[in-house]
Amino acid sequence: MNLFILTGAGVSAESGLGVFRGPGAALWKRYDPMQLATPQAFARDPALVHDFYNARRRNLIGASPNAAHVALARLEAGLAQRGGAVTLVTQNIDDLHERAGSRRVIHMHGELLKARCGSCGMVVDCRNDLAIDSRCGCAGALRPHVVWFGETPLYMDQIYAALDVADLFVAVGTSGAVYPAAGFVREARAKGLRCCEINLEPSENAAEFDDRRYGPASEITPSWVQEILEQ
Ligand code: BJW
Ligand code: ZN
Repeated sequence: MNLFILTGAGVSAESGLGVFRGPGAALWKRYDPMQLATPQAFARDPALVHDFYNARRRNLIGASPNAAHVALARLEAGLAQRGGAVTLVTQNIDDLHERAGSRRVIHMHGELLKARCGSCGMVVDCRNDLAIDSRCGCAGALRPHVVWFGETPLYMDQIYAALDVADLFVAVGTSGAVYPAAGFVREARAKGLRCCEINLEPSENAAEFDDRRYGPASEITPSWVQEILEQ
């Protein structure tokens, strides 16, 4: 079985990382993520955008994976033993899937623990705060290695290739509000895949899913994984 998993902020919510929409979205009291996650905001006020990502990076370094991340890693290992495969596409910029043991993770919206040079495009590891005078070797300014609104998500060819060979699509903890990720379920359905949604509440495209399971990801995901591994 080839499984395509799409995760969003809800899978990391119980690890103490904020969500953008839905219950718990007020976590970033000092910031409005929807106003800051744009290249225009970074051009206008880079120090404010750096503050936002610096706070999130510090929070991430102190956070741990929860039972949902662990279950998805267990699923990858379990399916591999049976000759199957999991492609885990995450919209999240945290590294909690990797820390839980997932090996094939595609970060379509970038990674918080990396920085990118605005001039030469080089990507470097980044565990410390960035500031407006943080520079690359080429003297270009460093920015968070994340995908903002209006920018092209990463690894799209790989993602569509994985959708082409998938047998089952599951979305965990995503509101279905941000494209192109929100459109993957429709493409999966068009290919005849069975689609499952795990979320705290129905997402914006809940009607596209055949199987819908609502509640905290840390509770629903492990029991769903158990079912898949028993099939
Ligand atoms: C729980 C839970 C628990 C809580 N257990 N669940 C009109 C129509 C269509 C598209 C557009 C349009 N106008 C503009 C666009 C394009 C735009 C877009 O989609 N805008 C929308 C607002 C309409 N998209 C883009 O610009 C993208 N680029 C693009 O389209 O380029 C063109 C292109 C396409 C295809 C190929 C090539 C080129 C780029 C989007 C970049 C998004 N960036 C951000 C910031 C990243 C950095 C950062 O983290 O700061 O990505 S925005 C933000 O939203 C972040 C997230 O990854 C993304 C999605 O959010 P997610 O993960 O779904 O989280 P939430 O918070 O929305 O939902 C959490 C869910 O969990 C909720 O439902 C809760 O209920 C639930 N939950 N606790 C289970 N314990
Ligand atoms: Zn550079």
